[in-house]
Amino acid sequence: MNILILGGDGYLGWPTAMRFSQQGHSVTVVDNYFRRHSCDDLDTGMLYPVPNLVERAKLWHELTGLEIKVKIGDLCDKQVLDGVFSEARFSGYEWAIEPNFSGVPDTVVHYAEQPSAPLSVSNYYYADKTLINNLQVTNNLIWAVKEYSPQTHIIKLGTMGEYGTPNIDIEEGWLDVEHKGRTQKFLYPRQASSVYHTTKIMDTDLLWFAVRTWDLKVTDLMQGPVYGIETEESAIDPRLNTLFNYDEIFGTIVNRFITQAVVGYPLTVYGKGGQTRGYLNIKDTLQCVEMSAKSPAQQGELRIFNQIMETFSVNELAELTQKVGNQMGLDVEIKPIENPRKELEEHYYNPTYQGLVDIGVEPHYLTDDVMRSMFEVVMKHRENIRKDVIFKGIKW
Ligand code: USQ
Repeated sequence: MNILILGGDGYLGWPTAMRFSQQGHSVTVVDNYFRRHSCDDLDTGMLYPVPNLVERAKLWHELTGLEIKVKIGDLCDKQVLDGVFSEARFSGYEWAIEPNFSGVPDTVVHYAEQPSAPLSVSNYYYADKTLINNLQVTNNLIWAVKEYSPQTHIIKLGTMGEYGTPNIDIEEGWLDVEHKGRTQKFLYPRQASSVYHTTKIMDTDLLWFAVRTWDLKVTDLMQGPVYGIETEESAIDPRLNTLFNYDEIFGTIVNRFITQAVVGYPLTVYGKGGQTRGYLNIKDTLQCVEMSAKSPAQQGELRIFNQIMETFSVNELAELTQKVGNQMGLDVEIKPIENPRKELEEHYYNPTYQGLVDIGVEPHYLTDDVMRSMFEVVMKHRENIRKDVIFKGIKW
């Protein structure tokens, strides 16, 4: 397959690129380094330095003989996508560093979004940036696929946060509604709790419109918070490891708790800690995307999967981190702090997540061993961890 990955430099994008390349697919990645530049601008710190995308692709080629084609460009500029789809040459575009791209993509994996909920509510500038970036890239993608290649399968990363925490069971994307004796299937009601999560709802609405109107084929993966560092491909050489944030803006909870435990920073449980979410290992993100690409949605179908493997409350994650950390000789303290977020701290949570297993995904669970192996990697980089970026208190 020809696979195009938008946002190929990010936490999930780069490991996804290596996975498809390792399996013999032709892979092109596009990125504008938004995440890296934001980490610099916001002084968030990273667990270890990561080579840039061009250097990573070069390293990948040296180590495996395989090629990942790189284009550096801002996908808010429609011409960047047009260039990839139409093979047009735009002289003067610095991103056109790979002249041999051939063929429209069979699958586009869309990760090219501002992914941080705290950042999206931190101030007007980032709220606006999140809205414009996320919606514009999705709109550009829809139009590029419609104009150049309507048979291309779009795999869009959604988020479980689109559903919020309703007091009823969460279905996989759709809900049959009976009203005054008639029935209709609708998108499951969504009620997000950040500007970022709201853009994901809007993405879904745009794609659903495009599916109904132009028969595009789309898979929407409603992903929970991801944890983990290593994947099968990064085991080839640690320089291939994905970027790892542990700060309040870009770090997700499990990665943060392990890092906090390693440097003796009390685990930052927000509020009562009863907030429950669905979680998954980064290895399973790769499996889910891979299986979705192998069994695509049909033309004119918006297929939605809940991409989580198990659920935990914040307190359960803190206790697990403390238990494993203490077994490894650390002295892990848990310290609930006032919740900077506007969210329910005690609630019902019962999502369905069977669809991806049905198409062949074999879940990895957050066992003590999995957590221990994450601790080992983080401990190797202990000297890089900055306590001052762990909690700055971005309020909703
Ligand atoms: N939390 C704490 N302490 C912390 C960090 C987080 O108690 O130090 C709590 C939060 O309040 C929240 C839960 O842990 O209740 C998850 O927070 P998170 O920061 O790990 O995840 P979130 O902000 O929801 O966003 C992340 C990714 C986002 C993805 C989303 C999936 O950044 O890109 O879409 O997970 S979901 O949460 O299912 O919407």
